Amino acid sequence: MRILLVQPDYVSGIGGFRMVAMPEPLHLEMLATMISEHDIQILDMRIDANIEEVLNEFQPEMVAVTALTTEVAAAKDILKRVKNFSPKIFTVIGGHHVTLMPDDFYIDDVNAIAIGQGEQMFAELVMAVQNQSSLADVPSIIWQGENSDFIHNPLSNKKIDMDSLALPARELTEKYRQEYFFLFDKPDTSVCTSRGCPFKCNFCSVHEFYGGKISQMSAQRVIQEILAVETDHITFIDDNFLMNYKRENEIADLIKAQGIKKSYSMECRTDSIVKHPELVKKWVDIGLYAVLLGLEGAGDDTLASVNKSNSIDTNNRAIEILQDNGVIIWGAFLVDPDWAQEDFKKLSDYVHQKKITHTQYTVLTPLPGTELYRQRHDELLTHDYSCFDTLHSVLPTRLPREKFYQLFAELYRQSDVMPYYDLVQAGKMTIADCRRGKQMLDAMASWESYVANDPILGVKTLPTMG
Ligand code: B12
Ligand code: SF4
Repeated sequence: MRILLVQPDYVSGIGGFRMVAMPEPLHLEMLATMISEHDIQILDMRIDANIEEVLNEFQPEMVAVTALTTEVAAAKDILKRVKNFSPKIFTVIGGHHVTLMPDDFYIDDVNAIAIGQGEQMFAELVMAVQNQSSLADVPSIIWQGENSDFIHNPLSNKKIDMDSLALPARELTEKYRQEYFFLFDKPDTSVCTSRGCPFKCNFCSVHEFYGGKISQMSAQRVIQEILAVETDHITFIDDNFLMNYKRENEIADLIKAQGIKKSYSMECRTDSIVKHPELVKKWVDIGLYAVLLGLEGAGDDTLASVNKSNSIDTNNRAIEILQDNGVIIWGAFLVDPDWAQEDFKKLSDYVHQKKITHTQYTVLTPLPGTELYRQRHDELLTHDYSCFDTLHSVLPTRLPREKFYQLFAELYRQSDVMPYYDLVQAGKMTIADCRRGKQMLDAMASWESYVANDPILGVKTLPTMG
């Protein structure tokens, strides 16, 4: 069967996240491995928007689309265009958003909604569609019956053994590879060695999606993943890469023993770093150069308010450990719509005091399916998902909204670019990277662009992305 897998474009008025990262659609590369006996193409619409041309040339019998919350409108548009092209094409939507909010896709253009990890249902669904057999036996889907009603099948309880997964089908995105990047790493390859997180931060949907369960690849299997990567740089997109000391210690030993020469960035919690500073040093020796830290705030009150189960002392210690080892910190901070002016100042002072060179400020957003969403649902100002990009406030702000965005943008404006030049001296960044970094900061520091898509103030004439 001919099957087209589609990555939607981001729908956001602000170039922000698109400027910061555009990684490969690893989820689609993984789906492709589950049905490798079929004729499969991946269309990345962030790079190639002309789906009609692909539909015409490839003539798929099935189209599978993925969507995060911010991509819902784009995904619906894709499904409509597919059905306009040919109502006979079987359409399925899956991914993070639909798993948590399936009702949003009870629409004519959808034949089936996939709930959860693709390994739990995708191969069975493709087989049923190919054999034109009933969908009633396919686990973890909601499908449109003859009367246009959506029928819920039982959820799969299949446990995913990550060591048994095939390597991502990266050959299907080869034509886009030079475009994929994470911050200053271009070209870049994403590697995912674990799924899920044991913590329960109230703004995060990871533990909701995985039902609090965690699965991890063994160290040996991670080495296979790394060896299959062609780019010099790898971004580990695990939510907390240094979660299991024994495993990550072994991975580092194996990388060293096998003489693998690459550079790495990763995301991890500060408490994992503080528990094993020696592991950071070991990873730096084999190529770790940047870490995304969910620091979230400047005080214990902020961490407690989002149920981070962590402390500012631990954050401070982790910052020291990383800085002592020369690791670039990409510090992610939440900005609460409930903040007064002094809260912005407190955060800005903290960032400067701690000399955090790469910062990511996002507005605390009740993403659908999270605890925060359940708590604050009645206060939401909009259900337009394009505003849930964490660069807008979908909740009322304590300050007047224009003032809130001015102060939010100011956090980016105050970012000090001088440390970039130090990083150039140290050979960790190029001059071109610095220029791009400055462009990113300028875009994020323009408060008018936040207003353009604001649920209350917005004029909905979105500026084009840079
Ligand atoms: C890498 C990453 C990014 C990348 C790009 C991700 C992308 N898909 O475009 C970057 C850095 C750009 C990014 C940006 C953002 N991200 Co992000 N990101 C992640 C991260 C860490 C890993 C995602 C990943 O690739 N996992 C590995 C793959 C293999 O797993 P998967 O995507 O879940 O796919 C599996 C299933 O979902 C399913 N599946 C997926 N699609 C389909 C389709 C079909 C048809 C089927 C059958 C199955 C299926 O099968 C796959 C294999 O099992 C996740 C956290 C997480 N653990 O999921 C957050 C996460 C996805 N991001 C999130 C958010 C909020 C954002 C941002 C809004 C901003 C922000 N503050 O981070 C922006 C929005 C970008 C946008 N596209 O609009 C939220 C999404 C919540 C939601 N409801 O949408 C997550 C879950 C983090 C969180 N804390 O809650 N992100
Ligand atoms: S924010 Fe990070 S630590 Fe908190 S639940 Fe999500 S993935 Fe886990």
